[in-house]
Parts: sequence; structure tokens; C-alpha cells
Amino acid sequence: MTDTRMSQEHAGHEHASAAASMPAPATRDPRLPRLREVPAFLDYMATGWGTPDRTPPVEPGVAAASAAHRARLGAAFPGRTIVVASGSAPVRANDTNYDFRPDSDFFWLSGCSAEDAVVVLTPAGTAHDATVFVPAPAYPGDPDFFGNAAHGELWVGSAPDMGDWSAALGLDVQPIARLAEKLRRGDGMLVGGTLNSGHEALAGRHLSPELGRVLAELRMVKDEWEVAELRRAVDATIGGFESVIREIPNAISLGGERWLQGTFDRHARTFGNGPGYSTIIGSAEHAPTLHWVRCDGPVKPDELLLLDMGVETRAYYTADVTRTFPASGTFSAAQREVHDLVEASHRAGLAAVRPGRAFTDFHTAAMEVIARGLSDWGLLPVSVDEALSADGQHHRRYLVCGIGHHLGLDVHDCARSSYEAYQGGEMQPGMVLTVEPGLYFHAFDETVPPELRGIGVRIEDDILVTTGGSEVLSDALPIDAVGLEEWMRAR
Ligand SMILES: [Mn+2]
Repeated sequence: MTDTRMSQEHAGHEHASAAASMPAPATRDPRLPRLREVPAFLDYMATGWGTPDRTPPVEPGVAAASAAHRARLGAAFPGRTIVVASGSAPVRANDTNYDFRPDSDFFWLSGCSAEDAVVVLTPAGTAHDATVFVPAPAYPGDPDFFGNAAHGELWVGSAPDMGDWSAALGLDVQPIARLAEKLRRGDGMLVGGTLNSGHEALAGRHLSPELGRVLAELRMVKDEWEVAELRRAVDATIGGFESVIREIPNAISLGGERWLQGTFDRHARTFGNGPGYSTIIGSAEHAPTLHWVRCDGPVKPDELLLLDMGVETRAYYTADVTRTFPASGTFSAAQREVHDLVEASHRAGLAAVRPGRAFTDFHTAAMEVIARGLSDWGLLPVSVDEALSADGQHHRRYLVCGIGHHLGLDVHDCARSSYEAYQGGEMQPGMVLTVEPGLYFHAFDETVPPELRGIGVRIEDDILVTTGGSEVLSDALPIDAVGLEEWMRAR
């Protein structure tokens, strides 16, 4: 990582007094020069540069898909100006940031991956015109070219100009400096996205909860291009499962859970944009911990290995798939028994994913199987009916999480929808969701017989609701114990 201070010209003061006491050539100032203030350097840096390839990173099909998304949003707010911001990279410390990822609503509407950008939909007749505002890049002749770590082309790499973005996105693209002018008559405008960029034109503006809700609800039904992206995400994720399985011997002998986490994350970064959420690798007693992202334990050869992983594509759609493998390649009797029950629950859940069914139907179907199985094992202190009633829920001790959610640009997609449109809604063709029942017997849970303590199993698939039923996008991975053992052996 290169220190940006050298470009900000603060270095060197601490040496000034020591240097002053020593004889120095008359022409040398002991302080490091401020490059921006050296006329000869400015002149020299302004010329002699060719033009690098400045094609913006825009995936095929994005322009048409985002145009259709804008039309759907515009139809929901006729006559209203809509402003959605991309946000900026969170600060890590001082002048270093975490990786930037555009706000999902901004990307859904614009197809643009630029930081500190804004898309504006302006009423025009019965529809809306759209303009994307992006920070101007700094090219040769501008001191920021070499002196600005955020926008200088020597710092960030080839930087598309307005015309490059416009051609790739099929949109009007303007420098962000013109945003204020565009919004001058923006009374009653709806503001969305991520507002951390400090653009003056958006100062004092507040996010519209109504806009956030409508965007989430519009994003629930995926178009063909989005479904294709999700297929790509799932396929790349299954490749990641293969990479991870092959590394189990190294994880056991060398690196533990983090070796596998790193293996998947490298795969995701190589074949997509990166992991769509923090990769969960839980060996042995870590498997029951729902979000075990610490991953600082060993991989124990005779224990289960829970892998919850998703590749996010370069168009930011993510998969979310979980399988639980025996690290040794063979389930023990107790591990197998738990896995079989979760599998039965999962199959019941999958069967309930159909258009026209209530969104909660798969949850109800899967939970009933879990409660009956736990009761058969003598693990419920009450009857199955009592446990399943709204006043009981004892079976949820071993499964406190939700067991499915919408999936798309965000792993927990469409979360700002109304209750009526999400949990209270019906499944429709084009929706993509996860079904993910599990059983989580913590090592310190004294209600569980010793042979089950420390066993955690989750099976999670990504499912497209179709007009005739559903399609499991992640069905290249088996869901039964024998199938998983065979799948491991074949890797
Ligand atoms: Mn999930």
C-alpha cells in the first residue's frame, strides 16, 4: 500500500532543523518538494502520455436490464424526481479504505459501478429521463493526475471519462459537479441509495423509506438477465465448493478453517467480484454457530465441516449455498442421523416452493419435519403440536434462524420490503430464494445427548420460482448424505 501523504506534500518537516545545521548545496531545499508547486515538474507531467484503454467495467446486458429497471421504478413514481447514490468505500483508517462496492439499488438502476456516483431520474412526459453523475477522472495536465489518490489515473488505473461511461451504459453521463444544477428544482424529490459521499448537492437530504421499500419490492421479481447472473453466481460457487473440498487435506494438516475460507475467497475473487458475504467455514463444534466467520479453528478430520459460501458475480449478484460434509469423507452414525433429518426437512421445504403459495409455506413445511424428528428423538419437552403452536416453538432451540430469504444483488435481498410483500406475500415466477433448514446442537447445550453435542448441519439451496413450479439452481450439489460422500470422492 502506497502512502498518499507523499502526494499531499507533508513529508520532510521533521528533518528540516537537522538538515539546516549541515552544509548543503545551495540549490537543494532539505524538505521534500510539493510536486504540485514545481512548475518544471507540472510541465513535464502534462505531456508525453498516450491514452490507455478506458473501457469501463460494464458486464454484457447490464445497459438493457437497468433501462428496464428504471422504467419500472419510474412507473411507480410518475412525475417525481428520483435520486439514488452509489456511496463510497468505508474508511479503514486514515487514507486507507475497505473495498468499494456500489449500492445495490444504484447498480440495479444504472448498471454503473462508479464510486461517489448518483443516478437521477427526471420526469419527462409520462416517463423519466435518466442521467448518471460520476466524479471527473484526473488526466495529464491536471495536477490531480499524479496527486489525487481517489481520482488520479496514476493512482487508480485507467479511468473512464463521461463518454466512455455513456457509451457502455447507454445513458447520459455527466460530471458530478453538475449535479447541483440538475437538482435545483428538486422539491419533493425522492432520495435513495447510500448517502455517504458528501456531495454538496445532496447535503441535508434524507433517504426516503418509501423509495427504499418500493425498490426492494420491485427487485423481488428477477428478469431474465438477472436470473442468468444468478445462475452464473451459483455455478461459480459450486466450482468454489470443489476447490474447498480438494483443500481439506491441507486444511487438516496446515491451515485449519481459514485455509478453506481463503481458498473459497480466492476462487470467488478470481471467478466473480468476490464472496457475496463473509464465508462461513465451521468445523466440528463451530458448525452449529450460525455465522462462524471467525474461522480461527482447526479442521478436525472426524468431524463435520459446514460450508456456507457464495460467489458474487462482477455484476454483483450473489449465490448463497450451504452443504455440510464429513471432513473424513464418511458420515458417522450420529452425524448421518442428523443430516438425514435436515435432508427430509429440506425436501419438504423445496416441495412447497411454487407460484401462488404463501412465502411462509416452505418455512412451515420444513419446520414441521424438524419438530417431528426432534420429538421422535425425545428432544422436545412438549408434544409436536404444542411445539409447533405459536405459544411453543421449543424445536426452535436447535434452529433459531430463519430458513429462507430472497436472493439477488444482496444475499438477504429485498429486506426493506413491506411485511405484506415479503413474509406475508405469495411466491411469484421470477423470484429467487433460498431454502436452508438446519439443526444446530451446540457443544454446551445440556439438553442434547452427548453424542449429538457439537453437531451442526445446514442444507441450503438457491431456488428460482417458475411458472410451473420451481428450479433448484444449485442442484449440481447433492443434498443427501450418500450423494455428498460420493461427490467428495469424485473431487
Ligand atoms: Mn442464506
